Amino acid sequence: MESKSSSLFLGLDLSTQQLKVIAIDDNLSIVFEESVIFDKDLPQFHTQDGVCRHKDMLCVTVPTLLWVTAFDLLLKRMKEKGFEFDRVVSLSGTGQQHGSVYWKSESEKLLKNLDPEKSLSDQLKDCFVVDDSPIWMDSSTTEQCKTLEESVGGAQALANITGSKAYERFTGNQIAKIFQHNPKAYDKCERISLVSSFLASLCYGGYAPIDYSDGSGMNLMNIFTKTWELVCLNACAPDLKEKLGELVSSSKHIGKISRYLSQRYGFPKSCDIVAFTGDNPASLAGVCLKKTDLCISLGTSDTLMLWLDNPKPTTKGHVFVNPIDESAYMALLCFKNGSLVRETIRNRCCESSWEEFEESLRNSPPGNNGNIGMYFHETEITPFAQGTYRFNNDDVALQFFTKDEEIRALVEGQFLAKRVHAEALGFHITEETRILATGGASKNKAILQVLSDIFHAPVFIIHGTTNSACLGSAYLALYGVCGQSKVGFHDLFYKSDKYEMAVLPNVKTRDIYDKMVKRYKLLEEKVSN
Ligand code: XUL
Repeated sequence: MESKSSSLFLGLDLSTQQLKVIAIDDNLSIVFEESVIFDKDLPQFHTQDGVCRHKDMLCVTVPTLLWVTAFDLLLKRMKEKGFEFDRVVSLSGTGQQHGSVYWKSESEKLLKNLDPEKSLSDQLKDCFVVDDSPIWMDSSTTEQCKTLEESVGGAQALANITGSKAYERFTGNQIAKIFQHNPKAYDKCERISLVSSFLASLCYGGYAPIDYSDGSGMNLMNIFTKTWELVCLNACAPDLKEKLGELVSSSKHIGKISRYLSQRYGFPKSCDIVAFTGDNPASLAGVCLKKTDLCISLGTSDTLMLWLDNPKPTTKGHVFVNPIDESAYMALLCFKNGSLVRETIRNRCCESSWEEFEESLRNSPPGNNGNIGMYFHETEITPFAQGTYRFNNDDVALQFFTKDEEIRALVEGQFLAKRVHAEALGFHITEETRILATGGASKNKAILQVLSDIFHAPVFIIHGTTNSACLGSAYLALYGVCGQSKVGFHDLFYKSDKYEMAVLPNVKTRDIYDKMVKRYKLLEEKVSN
């Protein structure tokens, strides 16, 4: 660990495929990183890409104990690498959004009295009334969504309150399903955590509150009053308010580190914990999003984020409370078929090689001679659709493309969809627009070139890391204890040398893509439900 300053701030990220930690010093430099990859490091849980897909293809869950075991292993690895726990001033974290954890009655007592001689997984293994946590990839709650929307007068009415119409993966609908299918378990449940507040609870040694930004992804919180909306709670399950606990600001200091973590690993007793939030809000913090920026995260899911001051929620996309300015909001679009589809098609067409994938992009012309593809291997969220669709220049459906056509159709299709849906949210590209790309695939310049051409805007990446969510939570750890009252988030964290220009748009492609966006929109309407 190389850092001259003595203070460290930790960010943890419990995402779909891994648990990661980043430490920054007070110059905001990343001085330590470590991770646990679920499939590789914890094979005993039999996950694929970090999750368990059930036979019906709609239910997707993760054994809650996997996440606890991963945290044990991460801390062990940090210790083995000589991480200086005693320098940590504060920590925060982030988690995949919407997933939920169901704590058995009396678990909080256990959390408060953990034995530092034993692992967390040994001590918490019987604490969950539901062993398998539903996660964001689940799409099995269409029935519950209908009921929730009806209870408030329809999809738009629900969006007006909670920022989103009812979505299958949103936590309220998942809770309703658990209550209906397993009422005994629901009854025995004392507290429901999100993935973010769950990890925070492990650090705090007690139930940690849900923050406003991640709370916005539940269909249960009024995004304007930032309180639980009783009609929505009652439509999902009884006594829900008590089980959810309080809501807090995303940069709220929630308490000190648990006695367990301090005794077992050497964190200072004074180490502060700042509320944990969802991965997309944390990413917004990590890239220091400005009002004219568009952030595109290319991870397990691809997401697109915008800053909003006066949101008017619609039935397309989501409005969340902004994690770095509580009086503002953020728009989010989530595309479920992101990296996993890019990897599957790369493996099928390019012998698992990104070099070959890039070569195919270079060999095929922008616009792909009019060929358009949509690859929704999993039931897509934006739009609600499933299957693979290929169209030629005359919009005639095809069974196959050549290898080069297939690769270009995949990448262009993914970014055309992003532009279509960003524009539907009211986003306009201007001279000032910067696209901030993050997530694993943002390393790949050939992919970023297509993104830049389709949006006619320069694409920037963040120096030093592709994991903006984890970095953002380290920023929030610092902000929660040192910043807020004196200065705004951007005053502390915005530095222009943080951004590296990755690619510029090729002006020659402008007309091609302006036309193609219109065709894509119509074709997408044809294939979606
Ligand atoms: C956002 C969403 C995903 C998850 C996993 O609404 O479902 O982006 O947060 O990353």
